Amino acid sequence: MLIATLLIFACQPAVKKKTKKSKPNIVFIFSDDHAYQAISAYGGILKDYAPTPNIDRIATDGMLFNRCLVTNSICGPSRATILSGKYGHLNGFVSNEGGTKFDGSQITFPKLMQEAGYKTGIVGKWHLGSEPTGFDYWEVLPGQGFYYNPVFNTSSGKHTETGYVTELITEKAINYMEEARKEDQPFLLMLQHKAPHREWEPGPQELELYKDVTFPEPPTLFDTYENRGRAAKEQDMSIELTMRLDRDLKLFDNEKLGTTARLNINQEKAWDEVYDPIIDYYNTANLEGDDLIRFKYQRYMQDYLACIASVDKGVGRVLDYLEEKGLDENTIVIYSSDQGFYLGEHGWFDKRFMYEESLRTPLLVKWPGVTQAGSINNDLVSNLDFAQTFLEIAGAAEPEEMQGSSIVPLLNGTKPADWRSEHYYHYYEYPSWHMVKRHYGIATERYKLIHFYHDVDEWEMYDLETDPNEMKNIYGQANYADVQADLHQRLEQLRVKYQDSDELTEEYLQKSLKRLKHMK
Ligand code: SGN
Ligand code: CA
Repeated sequence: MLIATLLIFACQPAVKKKTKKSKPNIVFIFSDDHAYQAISAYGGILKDYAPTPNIDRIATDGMLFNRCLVTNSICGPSRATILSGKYGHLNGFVSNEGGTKFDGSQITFPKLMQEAGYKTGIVGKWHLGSEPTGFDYWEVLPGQGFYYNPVFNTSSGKHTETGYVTELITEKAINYMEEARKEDQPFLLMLQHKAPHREWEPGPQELELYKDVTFPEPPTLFDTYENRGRAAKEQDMSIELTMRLDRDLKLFDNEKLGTTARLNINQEKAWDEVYDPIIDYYNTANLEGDDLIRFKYQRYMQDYLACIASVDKGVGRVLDYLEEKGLDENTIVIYSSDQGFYLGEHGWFDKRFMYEESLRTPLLVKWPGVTQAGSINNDLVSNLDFAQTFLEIAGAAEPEEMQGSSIVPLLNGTKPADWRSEHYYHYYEYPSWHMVKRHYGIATERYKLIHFYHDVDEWEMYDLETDPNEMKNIYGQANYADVQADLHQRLEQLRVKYQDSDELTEEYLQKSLKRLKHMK
C-alpha cells in the first residue's frame, strides 16, 4: 500500500501547474536619457565614475544587452513604441512636439497583461499627452515633470508633493508593490524616472557628490564634423554653443533660474552651499575657448551623474525590498532608458541621431532561474521588442499587429535561427529642439546606412568595426560598393516590412510636424 502511494507520488509531473500567482512579477525600471556610457557595467571611460553599483547588480545577477537599439531616439515616441509594440508611424506618435497625443484606445501590452490576470501600475514620467490606459494604478508627472516638489497626476486629479522626484517615485513604487504583493495576482510595475533628463538637477543627497571630481573627456569632445554631412554640422546640441550657462550649468543666481524656482527655503540653502562657490569660481576664472568647453563638460557630468546616483539608490531600494519580502525569486527586474544620450561625444549632449550613443539604450535584465548570472548579449534587440517580451512572460497571446519579437529566448540563452540581423530607425522631429534633421536608416551588427531626407538629401554610411566613433562617412567609397548596395536593398525591404514609406512620412509632415519650430 505504502509502495503504491509512493509510486503515485513519484509519477506526478515534476512541474506544478502554473497558477496565476506563479507567473512572475515584472518590475520595469525606466529612466529618461540615461546613457549606457554612464553605467559602470557597460565599461567605457566613465566606468570608474558612474554611480551605478545597484544597476550593476542587475548585470551581475542577470543579462546585459550591448545592442538594444531604439526605433526613434526621443522620449514620447520611445514610450509609445514600448507600449504598443509598433513603430511610431503606425501607433501615431512620431514626435514629442507638434501637439500629438498618444491614442490610448489602441492595443497596448499593459491592457493585454490585465486580461492575462496581471495587476498593472505605472509611476513617474509618462510624457505621452493623453491619460494612461491599461493601468489599475497610475500616478504620473505632467509633461516633463519637475525635479523638486513635483506635481503628480492621478485619475482623481493632480497634487504637489514636497521632496525630490527620484526619491518620491521610488517611494511610490515600493508602496505599490507592498499593496500588490498582498493580492492573488502577479503584478507589472513600470517605475519611470524623470532623471537624468535635462536640466540635470541633483537631489539633496547627491548635491555634493562630484563637486571635486574631474572626469575623463571623450576623445571626440572637440569634433569638427569633417568627413560627415550637413546634419552633424548643423545640429544645435553642442556643449559649446547650445548648453546653457544658467539652467543647464547653474552658473547664475538662483532667482533668475526656472530650474530652481521650485526650491523651498531649506532646499535652496543646501543648493546654494554647493553652487555659490562654483559660481564664484566661474565669475573669476574668465574661461574661454576650449577651456570653457572643458569646464562646461565637467559641470555637465557632475550634475548628470549626481542625478543618476539617486536613480541608482532607488534601484538598490527596489532590489533590497524584493529580497526582504521574498519576492526576488519570482520577480523579473529590468533596467532601461527611453534612449541613449551624448556625454560630450562629438561635442554634444542630447540624443536624436542614429549614431551609436543615442541609438543604443541600456538594457539589463535579471530573471532568477532564467538569465545566466553575468551574461552578455550582443544580438540586435530593440525597445520594439519589449511589449511582446512582457506578453510572452505573462503567457498572453502576441497580437499580429505588433512588430517586434519577444526576447525571452535570448534571456534563456538561445538565439532563434531567424533572429533579426538588421534594425530600422526613423527620426522625425525637425525643426525642433536641437535641430537634428529627419532621417531613417538601417543598422546591422557592423554597418549603418542613414538617409537624411528632409532639408537635405544626404546619405551616410559607417563601418563600426574600423570607425567605432563614427567619424568618417564612407558612403560612395568604391571599396564599400557591395556593402552599400546590400544595405540599400535591405533598408528598402525593412521599410516594406515595417510598413513605412515616403507617403506616410509626408502625411505626418502635413499634419502635426508642420507646426514644429526651432527651440534650443
Ligand atoms: C526638453 C529639453 C530638450 C530635450 C527635450 C526632449 N529642453 O525640451 O533639451 O531634447 O526635452 O527630451 S529643456 O530645456 O526643457 O530641458 S525628451 O527626453 O523628453 O525626449
Ligand atoms: Ca528621453
